[in-house]
Amino acid sequence: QLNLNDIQGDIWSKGFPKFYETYYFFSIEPSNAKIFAQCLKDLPPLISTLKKVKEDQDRIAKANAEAIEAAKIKGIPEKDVIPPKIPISNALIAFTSKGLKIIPAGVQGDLGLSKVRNTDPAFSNGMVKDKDILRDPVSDTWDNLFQSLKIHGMLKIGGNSKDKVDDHLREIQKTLKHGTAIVDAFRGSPSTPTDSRVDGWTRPNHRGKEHFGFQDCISRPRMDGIDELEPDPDPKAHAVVNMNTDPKLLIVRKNTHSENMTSDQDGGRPEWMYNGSFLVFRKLEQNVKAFRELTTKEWKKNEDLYESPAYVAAKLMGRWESGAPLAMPDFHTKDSRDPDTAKWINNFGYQGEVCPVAAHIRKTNIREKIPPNFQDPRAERTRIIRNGIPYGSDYNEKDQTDKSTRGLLFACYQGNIEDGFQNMQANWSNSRDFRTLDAGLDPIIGQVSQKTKGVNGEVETIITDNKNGRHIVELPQLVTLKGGEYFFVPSISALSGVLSK
Ligand code: N7H
Repeated sequence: QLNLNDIQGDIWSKGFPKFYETYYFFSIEPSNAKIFAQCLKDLPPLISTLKKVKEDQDRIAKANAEAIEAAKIKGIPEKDVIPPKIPISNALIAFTSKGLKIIPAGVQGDLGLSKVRNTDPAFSNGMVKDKDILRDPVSDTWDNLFQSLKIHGMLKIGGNSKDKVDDHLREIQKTLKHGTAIVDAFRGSPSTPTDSRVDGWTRPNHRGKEHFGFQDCISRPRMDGIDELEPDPDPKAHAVVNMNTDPKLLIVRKNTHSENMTSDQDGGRPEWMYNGSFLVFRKLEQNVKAFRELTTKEWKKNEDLYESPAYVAAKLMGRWESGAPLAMPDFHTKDSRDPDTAKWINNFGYQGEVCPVAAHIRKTNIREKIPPNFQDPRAERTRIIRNGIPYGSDYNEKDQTDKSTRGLLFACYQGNIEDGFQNMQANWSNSRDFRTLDAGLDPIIGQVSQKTKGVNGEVETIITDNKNGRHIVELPQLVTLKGGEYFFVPSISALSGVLSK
């Protein structure tokens, strides 16, 4: 049974309700680490539990349903109803392994960090040290904040407006004695005081859609005890992966798996980590112009095969912009951009290559029987909950002088980084030979080694068609990593207990 009062509230399929979100990165002043630990005792009322966030989500769903009902009476169609903005904000706190080492409980050994070093090497080393495994271009493209190696903790605050989020952040900063116990993790020059803060917001005129234009946040693992569970996979839909997921894969529990399990049965992790989760943050810049040019170019090359640039885009993603899965027979060929009902379909699997093996969603979730030649002992455990948000203004095709940037603040939770994000990014998305030889890179997030970049055949993906075979697509840089970090999100009881000792 999930303890909804002890788990932080963003760690489930719906997460924080939000139009606006900030990620604030801080350092703990080593000389004031004791003061910081004492401040943590007063923090829980400002941090949201799963119970509180679920109540907020339920309240919003009820208000939305009422607004739709009222509109119906006036003859206003559902799609024109503006969701009511209820003044809500929620906060989460997370620590890097560096941060945990500085606080008294870490220094005194109460956190058992030497054990954690064995069970969770990626978290213990930090994301920069994972650059060879992930093929991350750290020094070339990363923002100074993430290269600075000064991040000890992060606050993730989501709400219905920027004002509400700002107020909540100020209140937490006051409680954590900003300026004394914590300071901004990175400060460039005095003229850029927000270097330690990264903000995102839902696109005002395209709510729910990320910058390439796709409906996002459809497919998410559901947990018993908080989520409405999905029906069993439909055998006709060839789905073998059930999206109802054992919470142990997402939240650290007694038997959460760790590859480096020590003698005890509980994955070797110290007990204070139970009800916590590992959070991976990545700031991913999206080149919308390059994406549009690529889909148009490929469509022009094969106009007889691909009916529109939108169809090429669907081949790269595995879903149409509307969210309709390309793999489902109803959506194979006709442009399924807008059918309302298509959006939330998740009970499907893959057969053949109508949806290319390299498509982003097929690379990141194997929904079919794993072929015998594809050996991956982690495959069944590679599950994450994604709760990110877009950042930046919309791309404006008409303004060629505009130098502004945009992308996704990617955040995901899992019970083990090696099984979750790391396996997905390093061994699935980055691999040319994923599942079948020469399947090609994941066109959205696949990364090549800096050494082989530009060498023929490296930066390619393959789009396929059951009738007409394989087409090689040379990929421009569609997504650029601007930085990121690994965090641990402790339980509420750990915050006011061992961490504040
Ligand atoms: Fe991806 N996108 O918005 O275009 N992703 N993603 N992702 N992603 C998904 O099913 C996108 C990234 C996963 O169960 C959809 O919710 C973009 C990383 C997983 O079928 C869309 C970026 C990782 C799924 C996008 C990005 C993942 C998924 C379809 C970067 C992990 C569910 C909507 C800029 C390493 C797969 C949906 C399933 C779906 C987009 C990043 C993982 C539209 C633009 C870094 C597990």
